[in-house]
Amino acid sequence: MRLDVVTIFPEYLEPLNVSLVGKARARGRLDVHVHDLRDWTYDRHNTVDDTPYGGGPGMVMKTEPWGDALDTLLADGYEAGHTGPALVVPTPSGRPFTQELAVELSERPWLVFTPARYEGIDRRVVDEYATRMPVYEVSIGDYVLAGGEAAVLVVTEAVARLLPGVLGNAESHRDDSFAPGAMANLLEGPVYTKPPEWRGRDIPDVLLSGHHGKIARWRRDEALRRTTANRPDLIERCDPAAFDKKDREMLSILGWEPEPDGRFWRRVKAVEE
Ligand code: JCZ
Repeated sequence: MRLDVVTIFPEYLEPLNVSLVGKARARGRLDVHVHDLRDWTYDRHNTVDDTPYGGGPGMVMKTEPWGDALDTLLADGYEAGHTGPALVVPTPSGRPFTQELAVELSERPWLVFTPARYEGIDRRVVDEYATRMPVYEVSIGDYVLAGGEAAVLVVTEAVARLLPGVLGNAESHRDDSFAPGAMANLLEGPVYTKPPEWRGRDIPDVLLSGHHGKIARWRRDEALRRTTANRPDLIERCDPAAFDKKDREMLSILGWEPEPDGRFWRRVKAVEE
């Protein structure tokens, strides 16, 4: 997969040299090109922003540097034999970035990221490139960053680990919590390793029992416990067929009960005096 990133802070993308993404690059699975947007400015101050039409606070990134940068890197990529680019634009008003979208992006041969600063990029840039390639405007969560670079790192890491030959067998992602095919998208429960006792804290006995059936059930119960506590929305949107009899028992213990349609809704907690 080829990745291009255009930014006014190329050094912000240094983490792409490290760890999993760095290894994917070293192994030739990822071909990453980071570009400085200011290379496509031609005035003394390397201006990339201007005041917004219609007034209001902040500045807007100008069309011309983005257009020239994208035209250049697209021409270079095609010249090098790449095809099928898609534009990925981080923005808090984008489509939520999920594991499902990570899988979709991992199946594309070429991603071009345009992390903005200020109040974002003049809309005509996205409109222009949307006539030439798929455009994904993505939000990595409901909070406001100062710019899109951190979102590029997030999306890149989620995508890179899905590429063939990037993850080893030991860290295979077939049972990821949010894998689209998963029966129920439950959060993972707690994990433990040696030593068996640490500061007076020991390991749940069942994990030392060697009883694989009981261990699987315990893990499932802990996953249900965590998911109801931290992500009740995941339980509510679950296909009821994803819950077996033991799941229903556990959900009941956790204070959940089925609606007539089979979907789970949290039991109303008694109001305390
Ligand atoms: C440019 N501020 C680009 C994306 N999910 C999310 N939160 N915040 C962003 C984001 C913020 C930005 C820019 C200026 C993306």
